[in-house]
Amino acid sequence: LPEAPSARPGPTAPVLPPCPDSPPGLVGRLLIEFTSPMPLERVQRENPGVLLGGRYTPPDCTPAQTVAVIIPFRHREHHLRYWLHYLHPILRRQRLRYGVYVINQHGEDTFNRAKLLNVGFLEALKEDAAYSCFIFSDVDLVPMDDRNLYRCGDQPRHFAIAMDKFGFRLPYAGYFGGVSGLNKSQFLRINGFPNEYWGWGGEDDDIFNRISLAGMKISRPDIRIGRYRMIKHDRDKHNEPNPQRFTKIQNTKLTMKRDGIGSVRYQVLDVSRQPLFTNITVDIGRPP
Ligand code: UDH
Repeated sequence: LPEAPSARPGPTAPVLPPCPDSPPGLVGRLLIEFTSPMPLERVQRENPGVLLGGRYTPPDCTPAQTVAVIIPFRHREHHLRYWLHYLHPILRRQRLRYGVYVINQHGEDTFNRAKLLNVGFLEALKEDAAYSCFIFSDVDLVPMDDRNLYRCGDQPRHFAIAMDKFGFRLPYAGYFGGVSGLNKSQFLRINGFPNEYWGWGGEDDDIFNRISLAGMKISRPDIRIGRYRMIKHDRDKHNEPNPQRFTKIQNTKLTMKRDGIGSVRYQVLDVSRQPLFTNITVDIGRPP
């Protein structure tokens, strides 16, 4: 009888060495600009190694983590093209195994960034149970240095610490906005993110509170490496500053137990695997 196919790697499936801690092909400081138009076809041409749905695995080594990059989204196609153009090559050079998930809020009710990020966590895991690290990135933020490694560590990570719009400094010590990363157990330990911040502001401070209350500390890159360019834009419609945010962030200790990944309710309307990302359109409801 012919030998049954086995899971053992044979000559056709070489065992790749673990990916190095410091990827060798990084270039350091990058020139980032948002002036020339960026057609998706061009970005696709530049990234032939990226598979349908925005998945990538290094050809020459085995990464320790599988990273889901989650982007909260509505009506920012123009920003997304720049993000894909800059980030795919960076993430490849960083030797990450990753997938890109755009969580697109359906309809025109008030935007809810943190709830979309919760949806991203759950939906990415449905796509691939191997995801172990979750990086949450605004669509308009591009790192200026590829040594800012998009992976998770033993504490929650804040990546976007020196944005151009804040004069390349942390705006305040407890700032956790823009781009952040938690592994699965860190995320579950804080009951995920709050679902009840509708409109702009406060949700990132609530997440910071959750992390502190859970006894964890934020890890950050060197200030010279954590630099970011933000694509300039006007305030979006239906994402007005939330006047309740100041009182809400006083109550994280009480609210985090009942409001989070354990209580998130939504309806997925569409999942579509695009060449450079997976788009998940979701109905997350509206503020009470
Ligand atoms: N987002 C969308 N669509 C929206 C609102 C927000 O995709 O309609 C996402 C997007 O990923 C964005 C993130 O949510 O990067 C954060 O929202 P934001 O960019 O509005 O927040 P930020 O603090 O800007 O970056 C605030 C408005 C600045 C107005 C400045 C006018 N000069």
